[in-house]
Amino acid sequence: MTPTTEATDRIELVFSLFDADGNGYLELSDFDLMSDRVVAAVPDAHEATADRLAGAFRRYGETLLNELDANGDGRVSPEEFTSVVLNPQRFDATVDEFAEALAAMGDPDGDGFVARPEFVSLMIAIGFQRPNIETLFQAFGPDAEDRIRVSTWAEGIRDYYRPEKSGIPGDHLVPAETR
Ligand SMILES: [Ca+2]
Ligand SMILES: [Ca+2]
Repeated sequence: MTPTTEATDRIELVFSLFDADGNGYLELSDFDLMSDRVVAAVPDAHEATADRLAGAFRRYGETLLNELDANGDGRVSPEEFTSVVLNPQRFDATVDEFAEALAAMGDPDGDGFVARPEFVSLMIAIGFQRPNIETLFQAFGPDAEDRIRVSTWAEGIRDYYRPEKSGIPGDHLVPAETR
């Protein structure tokens, strides 16, 4: 399957963010760095929730390395990463776990909703830009109390990686100048 232009843009963006130390490759240490940053963004989160997210980040990194490090040098290059969209089902379980763990971080009181401030803090910690984050939050259709459902966010994260998708809320995260 040929991924949509939007999917390719989304994947390029996520590579640049996951490369937390900015050396041009994804390594396990990048996922630890980002995990620490994201956990620190929500100081009110329960320890178990934070531990779950840290674990999800690490497994995500391990899965990407196992599946994508074609030349076996222990890191994923941008070229190796592009094949992430060729067989997205290989990553479904890891992405699901990551999505649920991240969304749970945004819901410290466990009522099933994520309020805008937590959403923005987490997404800034991941590295997205604030205007794009605000637009995404609007696209998720916040309720009268300016909250979105945890399940809506988790679904949005899964969609983000789908090669056939375009015109989805996650497309708002890609800065306009790269489109
Ligand atoms: Ca790196
Ligand atoms: Ca490699």
